Amino acid sequence: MSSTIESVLQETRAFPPPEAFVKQANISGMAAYEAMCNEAERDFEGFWARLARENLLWHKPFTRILDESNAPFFKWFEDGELNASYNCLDRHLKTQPDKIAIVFEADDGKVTHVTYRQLYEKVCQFANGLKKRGIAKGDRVLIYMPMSVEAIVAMQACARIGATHSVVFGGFSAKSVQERIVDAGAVAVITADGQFRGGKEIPLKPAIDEALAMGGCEAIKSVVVYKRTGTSIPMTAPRDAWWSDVVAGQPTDCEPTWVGAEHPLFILYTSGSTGKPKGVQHSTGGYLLHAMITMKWVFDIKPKDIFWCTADVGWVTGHTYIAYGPLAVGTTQVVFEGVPTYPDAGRFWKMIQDHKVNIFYTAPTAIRSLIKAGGDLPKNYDLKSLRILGSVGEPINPEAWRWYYETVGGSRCPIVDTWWQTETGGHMITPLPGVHALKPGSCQAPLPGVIADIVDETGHSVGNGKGGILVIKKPWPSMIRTIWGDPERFKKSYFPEDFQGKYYLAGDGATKDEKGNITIMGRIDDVLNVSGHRLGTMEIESALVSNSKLVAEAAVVGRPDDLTGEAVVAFVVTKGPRPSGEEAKAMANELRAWVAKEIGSIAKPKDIRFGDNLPKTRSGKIMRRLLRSIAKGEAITQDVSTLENPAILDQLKQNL
Ligand code: 6R9
Repeated sequence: MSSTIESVLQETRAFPPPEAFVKQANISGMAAYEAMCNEAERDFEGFWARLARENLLWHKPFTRILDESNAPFFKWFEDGELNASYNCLDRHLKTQPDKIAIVFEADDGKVTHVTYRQLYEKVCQFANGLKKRGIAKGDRVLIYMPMSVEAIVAMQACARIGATHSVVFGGFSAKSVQERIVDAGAVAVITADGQFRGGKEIPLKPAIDEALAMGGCEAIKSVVVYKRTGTSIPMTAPRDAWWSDVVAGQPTDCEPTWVGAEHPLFILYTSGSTGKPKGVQHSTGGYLLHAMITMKWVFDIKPKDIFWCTADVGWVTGHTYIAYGPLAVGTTQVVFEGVPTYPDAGRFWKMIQDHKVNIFYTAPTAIRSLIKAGGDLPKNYDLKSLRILGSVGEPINPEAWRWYYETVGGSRCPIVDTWWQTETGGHMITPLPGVHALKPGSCQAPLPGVIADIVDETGHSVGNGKGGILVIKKPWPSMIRTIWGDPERFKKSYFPEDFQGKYYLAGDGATKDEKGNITIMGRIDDVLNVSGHRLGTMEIESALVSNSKLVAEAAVVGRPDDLTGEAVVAFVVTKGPRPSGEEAKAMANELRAWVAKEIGSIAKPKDIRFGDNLPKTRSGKIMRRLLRSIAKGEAITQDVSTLENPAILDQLKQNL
C-alpha cells in the first residue's frame, strides 16, 4: 500500500466543484464565501448575531452578543432564552409534521421510520416521564445507550426539560462510567439492557450496575432501562425502571423548559494530555447555532436530502450531526445500529442504495477498513443518489481520499474533510462543497467567522508554506465553555500563557501551503488518535500502572498504523522478573484485558513490550522520543549518551 500512497501523495491536481453544483449550493462560489468572511471581519459580532437571529427560535430574544469580560470564559447571546428540543422538533410541527425525521436501520436490517410528529411525541412523553421521576432543570443525566431512536429521544428529552446530558460511548467500561458519574455529579442514568452489533449481543445494563456498586454514585436515584435485546437482567426497585413504564400514560405534549443561551446543554468527556478525561461543557444557543449553520454550509443541506452520519452518539460527531444538527434543520437522516462490515463489507453501500442517501459522512478509519475488506464492493451497488461525501476524526490519507472520491462518489461528489474537535462543537476548517477546489488530505479553509491561524511558539503567524501550531484567534459561538468542575484546567489547556491567554490552542500541528490551504499534521500533545478516537497516553499509562500486582512502570506511545491511523504501543516494566516467550505473550494478553476493563476495548495496546527498565535520562525523565522510534521499528538516531541504561533499548526492541 505504501507505494501507492507515495504516488498519490505527489498528486497535485485540484478538484474544482462542478459548475452545476456551484450553482445550486447554499454558499455558491468563492465570491459568496469571501463576502461572508468579509462580513465577519467587518462586524464580527453583528455577523454571528445575524445568524443567531436567522437560524434559532428564541423564546426571549438576546440583546447582548459576545461577552468577553471574563475571558476566556466567553458568553454568547447570554440574555436570550430558548430550548434546544423546541428548536429541533416543535418548529417542524406546522410545516412538515409527516416528514420522516429518522430512518432507523437495525443491526439485523430491520428498518423503522419515525416522522417529526412521532419523534416530538416520543420526546415529550419521555421528558414527562423523566420529570415524574424527579429529574429537573440543571440535573446531570448520564446516557449509556446503543445507537437507536431512543438514544436520540433520551438526549432530546433531557434538553427539553433543561437537564444536562452526558453521553458515554457504549464501548466504555463500568469503571469509565463510574468516573464520569462521579465527576459530573449525575443523578440519573438512561441505558438499555444491551445492544446488537455485528450479529452479536453486547450487554449494557450490567456495566451500569457494576459502576453504581463501585461507590461514589449515591446521588443516582433513577436508572431508566430501554429494552432492546430482551435478555433478562436484574432490576433494582425502586431505582430501576423500564423505559416503557416510564412513558406509559404520559401526555404526548410537554412544555419546553426555557433556558438561558449559556445553559449547559451537555457535557462530553474526552481525553486530554493528563490521566483524567475532561468534561467538555457546551452551551445551548451557540452550540445549536453552529450545528445548524454547518448543516447548511458544509453539507449544503436541502429540503429533500437524505443525510447519513455513521458516528455513534457517544462521540461529539454523533451529538452535532445526529442528535441535534439534522433535526434542527428538519432533514431526514439515517441512523444505524450496526457495524460497516456486517453481514459483509457492502453494508454501507447497500444502505446508501436502499435509503437513497445524498450526503454521507464517515471516518477515514472506516474507509480504510472497507478498502481492505472489499475495495471493489461499492461497484455492486447503485450509489448515484450521493451528492456530498464527508470525512471526520483524523487526517485522511490521499490514497483513501482518492478511493472515496472515485469508487464511492463516482468522481462526482465533493468531499468535505471537516476538521473540528469535541471542544469546538462543530466544523471549523473544511472545504465548502460549492466553493473550494479540493485538495486531497487537506481540510483547507476556515468557515466564515472562524479565525484560524498557524503560529510559532511565540504566537506569530508562520505564513504560507510553513508549519506550526493551530490556534483559533477569536471566540466562536459553539466553543467549549469550561471543563466541568475544573475551570483552571480549562484555562491552562486551551488558553495557555504562551499566547498571553488570547488564542484557543487546538492541540494540533498544521501546515499552510503556498495557497494558504491548511493541512492537519496530528496532535502536538500526548493524545493519540486511534480509529478517530481520542486517547490520552497518560490515561492508558495510569490504567496499566493501576494493575499493581503486575506492573511497576509503564509508558505508552503511538505508532502509525495503516488501518487505525495510530496504534497504541505500551512499554511495561513488570513487578516480577521480565517475562519472555509464552509467558510474555500471556501477560500481554492479561494486560490488554485489564486496559479494556479500566477504560474500554478501544484503548487496548496493540503491542506490549517488556523491559527491566524504561529508557530514562539521568534525571529520571522517560525518553518518549526514543520509545516512539522503537515502536515504529526505526533505527535510533537520537543521542543516547544521556541514557541511564542504554542496554535496555535492545530488550524493548523485541517484539513478542
Ligand atoms: C470531531 C472529532 C479531535 C481531534 C483533532 C484532530 C483530529 C478531527 C480531523 C482531524 C485531521 C480532520 N481530527 N478531524 N485531523 N483532519 N478532518 O473528531 O473530535 O474526537 O474531539 O477529536 O481529531 O487531531 O484535534 P475529537
